Amino acid sequence: MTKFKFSVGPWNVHEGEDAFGPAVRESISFEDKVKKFKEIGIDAIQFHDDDAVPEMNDLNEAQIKARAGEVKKLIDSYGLAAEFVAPRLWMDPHTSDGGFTSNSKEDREFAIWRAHRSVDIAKELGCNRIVLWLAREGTLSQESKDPVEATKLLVDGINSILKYDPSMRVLIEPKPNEPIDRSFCPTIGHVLALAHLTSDPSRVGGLLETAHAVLAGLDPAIEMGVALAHKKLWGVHLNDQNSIRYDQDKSFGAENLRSAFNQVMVLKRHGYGNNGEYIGLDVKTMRTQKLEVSYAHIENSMAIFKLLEKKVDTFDLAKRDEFIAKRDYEALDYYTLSHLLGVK
Ligand code: GLO
Ligand code: MG
Repeated sequence: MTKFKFSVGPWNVHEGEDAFGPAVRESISFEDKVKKFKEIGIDAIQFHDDDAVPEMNDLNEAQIKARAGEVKKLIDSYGLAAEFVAPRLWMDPHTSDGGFTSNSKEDREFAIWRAHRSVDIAKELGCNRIVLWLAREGTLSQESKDPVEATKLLVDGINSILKYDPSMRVLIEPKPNEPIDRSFCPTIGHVLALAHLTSDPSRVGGLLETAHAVLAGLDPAIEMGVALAHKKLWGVHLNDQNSIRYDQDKSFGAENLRSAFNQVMVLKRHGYGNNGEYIGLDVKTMRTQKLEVSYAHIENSMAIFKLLEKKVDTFDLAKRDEFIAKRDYEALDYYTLSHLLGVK
């Protein structure tokens, strides 16, 4: 049985600023975060390109690789791996209208430049996964972009990564909205379809985030299952989300324990992790947390995941099958809930 490996991004421990208020905690250095991640049992770090190489726009390609090489030494010294690199195509003024689908040619070229630099950084860090969270690839004003043209531009962007390095795989992380209003790649179904338009579908897959599925009004475990059936679930961002609101990135299981149970069940039952996939977390420190407890959400998410693994292992399949045979799904619902509540 696979022992799951966990990963987390440095942005998951942050200063607490939101759209309506400033930072409320001191900054923690990258190295201190890495040290703490190791202490709490994390196996790998998720990177944005500029988490690894800050101010990378001001550096040339050789300098970027050299900086990434230093980061590799640092994570090696703590016994941590790099899971993926994601070009941050939403913070820079060049990406205010999106990256690959921006209406400005110069800005589209910038997005490709960052994507290629992400590949360079990934190679230095010893990983072969590029994650594309297509943050601004959509519209605020719907008439501003044509969805057919935009889809072609996304394919061109992905193809340019595939061509730039034949060893890289691209993991698209779908999200239906925020920061844009309407996304061109909102769900795992769109990811699977997009993959088939690219020059090498075998190297394009998905990363499913719990909260993003909920924001799309979909069930995270089913989204995962569909990607697993296509052998294209190459990453997950476990967290939780209270219905269709702003993106919350709550601790795993904090809102919907039954949904969390079903996510763990589908991952465990269908060999997720057997090819080196990580249980990635994308959970954010609550704004109200004090600095000294700003990692609790990560520790709690891992603990809940492991507790739910036990619930999956002890879920009585014979009982389930008996209820299915009788088509008594009320009984199955009750059994599942009482199992989660620990009723014997
Ligand atoms: C935001 C996304 C974001 C990505 C990260 C990696 O909604 O979940 O956190 O996962 O930038 O690409
Ligand atoms: Mg995410």
